Amino acid sequence: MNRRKFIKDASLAGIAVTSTVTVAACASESEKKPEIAATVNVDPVRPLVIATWDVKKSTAKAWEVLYQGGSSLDAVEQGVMVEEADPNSMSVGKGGLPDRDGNVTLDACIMDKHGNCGAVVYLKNVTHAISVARKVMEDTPHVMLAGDGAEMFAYKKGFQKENLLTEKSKKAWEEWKVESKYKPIINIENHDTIGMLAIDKNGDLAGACTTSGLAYKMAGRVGDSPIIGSGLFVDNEIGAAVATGLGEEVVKTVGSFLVVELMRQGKSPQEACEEAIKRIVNKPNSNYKDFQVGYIALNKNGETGAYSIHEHFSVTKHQANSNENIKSSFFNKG
Ligand code: SD4
Repeated sequence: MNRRKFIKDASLAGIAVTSTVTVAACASESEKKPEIAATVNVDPVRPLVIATWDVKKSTAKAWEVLYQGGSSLDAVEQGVMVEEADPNSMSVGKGGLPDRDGNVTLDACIMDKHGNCGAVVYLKNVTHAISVARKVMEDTPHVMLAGDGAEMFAYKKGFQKENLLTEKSKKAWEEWKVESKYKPIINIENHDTIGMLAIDKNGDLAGACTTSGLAYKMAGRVGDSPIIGSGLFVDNEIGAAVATGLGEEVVKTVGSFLVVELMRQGKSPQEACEEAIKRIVNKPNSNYKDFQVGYIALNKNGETGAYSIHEHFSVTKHQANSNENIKSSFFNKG
């Protein structure tokens, strides 16, 4: 079942996912409960992996790595690679929707337990942007490579050149071109960037974020996803956060760094995600009704949080014996 359909079906059926760790509440539940009560694990939990949206295959892959004693860094890389390789996932890696000129351009970043990070922006013709980002982190003195430089670097490191524009994405782009609305219209179900955070058996944190960015964006546009502190931030002392949604809004509030800093000040991951969303919606003249942003967060104890502006955001969480997609609580109750 595709993830959008799952989210819709789940919400229509009023499925509330509960476990010892309740991450989120649907609208009717959240009316009954205080928002921040939504989300806390009682005992330190590890290993554990969470990711944006319904990506159970990706979290299962990451879990496999963690369960075998692998590092959180390997887990998040290998986890998000599952989505990057899936040609049916139209917002990540191969099969991602192109910019308005028909070019698929990828943005990704990765961050490890030492605070090291690597990123690629506007990368073309290479499926596994996350692995190129990791090579930038590990094999260069730099943090970020862009465009042709990133692509040439990838080939030097042995990545294959591939056509990322699938027939399905090409058709969708050709249909879009009929009206070619210049301004990206943000639909609340149009965000499927995968952001993944993990804590391994040693209690070390890492995170990854990878995307083809907004469909039909202007040529050259880069969003929040590869920007350390905006799309992703990891502080191994405190916790980690990752964003999805309209990147421009995340960048303006340095969202993921904000979530981690709020956790440093003592907020739970859930409280921190809620506060970061409120920074966006409470801006004077915010037009938040027109776009979606969602955050997920994980702290050093394995406590998690998820919050978005609108309904239909979700988080997938894999811990011992369970790999489940859980609806996020949200701000705009309409
Ligand atoms: C971006 N944050 O490029 C990304 C969009 C997104 O699935 O989440 N897309 O702004």
